[in-house]
Amino acid sequence: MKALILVDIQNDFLPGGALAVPDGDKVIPIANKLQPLFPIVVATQDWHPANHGSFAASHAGKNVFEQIELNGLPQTLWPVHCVQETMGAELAQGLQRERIIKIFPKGTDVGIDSYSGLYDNGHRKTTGLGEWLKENGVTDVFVCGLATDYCVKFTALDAVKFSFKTHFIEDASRGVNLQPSDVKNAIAEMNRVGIAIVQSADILNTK
Ligand code: VGL
Ligand code: ZN
Repeated sequence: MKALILVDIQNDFLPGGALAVPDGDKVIPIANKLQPLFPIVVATQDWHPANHGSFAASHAGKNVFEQIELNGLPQTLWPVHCVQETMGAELAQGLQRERIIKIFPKGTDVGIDSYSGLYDNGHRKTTGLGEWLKENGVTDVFVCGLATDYCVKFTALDAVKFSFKTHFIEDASRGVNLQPSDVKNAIAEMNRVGIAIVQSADILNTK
């Protein structure tokens, strides 16, 4: 059984948002086209408390994109984004909702970030997504969304750890590229651990 995982397709990651991913909005029509081809569609939602430890604003004297240590883990500091119950945290306007069976919030604990949709960054707690997919008979996952070099990559890597056959849909994803080759390196890293790098057309043409 195949599942499509839509990662963090939320207003704050779109152009004009608090943590805009360049061309982030381009993934929306592709995600919409893909949804009907999967028996199971789920979404992750970055869902931070207002004082989350990943926000530069939560640390006096620290700037956005600086690295700190947060409860023993390296942490990049971000602008305030995806705060619970705000517009920025909502799934993107144009994203079809009807087929999304379940939404998995992540990054809800102040003290730890969660790039992956399956585990927090310390692999201390799960979000329930991996277990839920297993319980629903899923064997293959297709991961896409925002951002390729953070939440999409770590979701795909953790899906492998959960022993799903894992696919990354490149054109249905966009990255932040804090460094210009971050997306390229993320894709290489996914490829190295056996994740299939696919295009939406490969899926649309074979089903
Ligand atoms: C993300 C940085 C901080 C993402 C979330 O969705 O890729 N990146 N929070
Ligand atoms: Zn976040």
